[in-house]
Amino acid sequence: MQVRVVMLVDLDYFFAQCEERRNPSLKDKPVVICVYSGRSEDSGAVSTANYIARKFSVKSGIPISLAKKKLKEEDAVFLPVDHEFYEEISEEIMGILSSYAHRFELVGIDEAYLDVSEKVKGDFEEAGELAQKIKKEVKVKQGLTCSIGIGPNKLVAKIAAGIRKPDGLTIVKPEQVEGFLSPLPVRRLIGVGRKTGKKMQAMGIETIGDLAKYDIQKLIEVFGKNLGTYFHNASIGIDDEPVQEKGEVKSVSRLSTLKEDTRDLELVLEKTDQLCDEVYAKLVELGLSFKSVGIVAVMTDMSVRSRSKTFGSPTNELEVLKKTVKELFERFLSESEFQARRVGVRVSHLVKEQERQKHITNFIQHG
Ligand code: TTP
Ligand code: MG
Repeated sequence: MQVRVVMLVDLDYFFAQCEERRNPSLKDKPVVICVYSGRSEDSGAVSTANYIARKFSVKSGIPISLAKKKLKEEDAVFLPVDHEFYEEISEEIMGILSSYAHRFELVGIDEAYLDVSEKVKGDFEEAGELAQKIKKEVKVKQGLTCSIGIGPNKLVAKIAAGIRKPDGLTIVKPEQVEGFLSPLPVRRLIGVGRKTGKKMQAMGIETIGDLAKYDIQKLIEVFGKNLGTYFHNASIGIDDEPVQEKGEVKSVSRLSTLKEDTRDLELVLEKTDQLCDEVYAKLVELGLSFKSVGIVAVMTDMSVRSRSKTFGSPTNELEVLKKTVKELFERFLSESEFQARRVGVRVSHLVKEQERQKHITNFIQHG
């Protein structure tokens, strides 16, 4: 069997980096993204923070009030989460990443596994070059940095990605797995949380290497058969989980900055026609038709607005896409008084082309 080459790509300080992208003046300040609970002005938790804020030990999960205390002396910026905006950027980037992988698995909004075994023919050096290319494309096209881990399976790739951050690249070849894992604390393994970590510590297990040396029967006695066996295998870097698609593509979208801030329909359409062409090309590539068309506008005050329309049955026509986008923007601009800075086009409720054909055939037969 050919060796597998698996990558884990994780975007750096994702929500905060998205905010830095739309407002570059934030880049040299501590930036804290907050989930406000609404109960009182500062109640809620930190979603994430940029690396400057992290130097002051501000991180995901701590109370906003505590983050404010830690950054009291600094010119820090606290922003509420804008999920829709991050989703859009995520979708664009995942589109780039998936084009490099033979198999692609989305893990979260800012994280994905890529199986590139076939693309690099099992060669880890080549995988490293591919990773550099991916990092560059994400940076040039979307302005964001990411960290990549490469290993012979998902477990090693995931741990490798977390070793050097931000903007890191860590390659662990099959023969390096043991040496790579053994000095790391057991907490690095998925499934070893605080409680399990404490339990292991009491058993004299601090590092992954300690765990690897521990008698597997004893692990099974303490943690049960499944977990005990998993911990043993994980400690020596064994993981057969395949990289696999979870769910299907739910939408295709493209977003782009206008030449100038505007609320002029012609100028907007000049850009969105181009975006429609790109969205359409992607749909053709994926063999998908769409039932819904949406538009997105990022206004000069950085607010994000969207509108959409859903048809009775799916279509795959570029003209329908362009016409709907035009109608939606016409109505949207007449209702809003702001200027648009960025505009986007999105299609969703996607249907496989064969399904659409079946739908039409049924319609003709029964109609
Ligand atoms: P992560 O990838 O865990 O963190 P990150 O991208 O902010 O930072 P890193 O450079 O270490 O990868 O999570 C991705 C996003 O998920 C993060 O930007 C915000 C969100 N998130 C939360 O809202 N709450 C949390 O507790 C965590 C861990 C993440
Ligand atoms: Mg991340």
